[in-house]
Amino acid sequence: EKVGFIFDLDGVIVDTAKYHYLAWRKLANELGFEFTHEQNELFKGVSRKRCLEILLDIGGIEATQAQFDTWMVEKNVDYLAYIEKMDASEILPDVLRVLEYLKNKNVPIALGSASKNAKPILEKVGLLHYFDSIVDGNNVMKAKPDPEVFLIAADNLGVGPQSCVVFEDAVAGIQAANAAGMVSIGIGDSDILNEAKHNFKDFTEMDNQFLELLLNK
Ligand code: B16
Ligand code: MG
Repeated sequence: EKVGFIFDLDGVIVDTAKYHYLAWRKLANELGFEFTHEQNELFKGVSRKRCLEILLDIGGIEATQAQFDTWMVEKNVDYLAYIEKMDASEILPDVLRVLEYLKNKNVPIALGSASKNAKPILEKVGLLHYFDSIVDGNNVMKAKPDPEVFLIAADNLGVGPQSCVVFEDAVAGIQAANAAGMVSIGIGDSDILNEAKHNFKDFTEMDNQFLELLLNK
């Protein structure tokens, strides 16, 4: 059967986590508390709304609905200012080689991200044309570790879930891929992503021979 590939965005294709961090830290500082890099780890793969809930928990802050909505918008405006300056130099190492390899083999490719800003980011770094389908925070009701995002992506590609390969950098993302019955590939720390079927530190460690094996699985 035909094989489909699904990429997470933040932490797999680009490192936007650093911009999310700066925008959340600015808000935290305005509200009078610190927000550390370690705490930012909890935000990876998590929806914007859930991130703000966690942030306010960290700061011990009770918000009205109106304040909550204002802060959601404020964080995103700051985040968008960082994205505005992104270009192809921010594509993570060997992502282009992998996308090119798959494209040349006519493999269907999808994005499966929690971000509502996925499309503008792919556009900014010049990768939009590689993707046959983009499923992001605008299309999904249930956040990772729920498999919804990847199941919609598989459906859009016309590929059965068992024939999909998912690249993910977040624990919740690996769990979502596993729950969808897909082949999960952890990109990052293998101790943290130990539920993944395969692990790689980054794409430079994944050769074309391995991709070929996945295509013929
Ligand atoms: P936005 P991914 C996720 O992207 C990020 O990892 C997470 O930190 C962020 O809160 C989430 O997108 C929502 O992003 O505020 O742009 O809608 O890793 O699922 O590609
Ligand atoms: Mg991610």
